[in-house]
Amino acid sequence: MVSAWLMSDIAPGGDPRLAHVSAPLPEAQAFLKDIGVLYWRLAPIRPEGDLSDVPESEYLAQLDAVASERGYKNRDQVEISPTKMPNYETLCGVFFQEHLHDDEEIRFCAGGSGYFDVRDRADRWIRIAVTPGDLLVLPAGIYHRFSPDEKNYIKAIRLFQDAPRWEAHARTVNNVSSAAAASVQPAGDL
Ligand code: KMT
Ligand code: NI
Repeated sequence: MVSAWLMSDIAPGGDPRLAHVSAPLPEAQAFLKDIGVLYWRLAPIRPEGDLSDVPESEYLAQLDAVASERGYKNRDQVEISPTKMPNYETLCGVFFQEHLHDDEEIRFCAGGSGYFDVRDRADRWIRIAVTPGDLLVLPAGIYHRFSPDEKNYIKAIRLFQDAPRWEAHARTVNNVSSAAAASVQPAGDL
């Protein structure tokens, strides 16, 4: 079951890696579907919630099936952590800037954990916690942001309908999106 909640405001200088729970979101998956956010749980659910021992092969076939059904032809993998990325803090700042894309944002959590925040119809932040086995599709045009959680580690497979495009339209104060404000490409060359 997807884990999502209504966020409380983050005070200036506050830490986005904390949960910031304002209220639970009943019927989270249906709520998310209504705003165009799709969620699949691919890996077997273990009672302990620890999927670190689940072999990749156990979920890769399922990932391939969803990818082929929805026409996701390309993918890459990224590990986001202070040890893997010298510019980790800067990158986290970029990921956490509110933005949207012209394409879907499709992410599979293959290890670790993190938070995807999306705006609902009332412009509130909904926080979605992902753990290994979670496949999340954010629709084109939805304002969102990403933050690691307190564990500071996520391994994500990023899927794309076509060639990867990294254009992000940042949200401005008057709610008008501006072009290509931030590049969000934590690829291997970083
Ligand atoms: C993005 O576009 O914000 C990201 O790819 C975040 C990292 S994927 C866990
Ligand atoms: Ni994005």
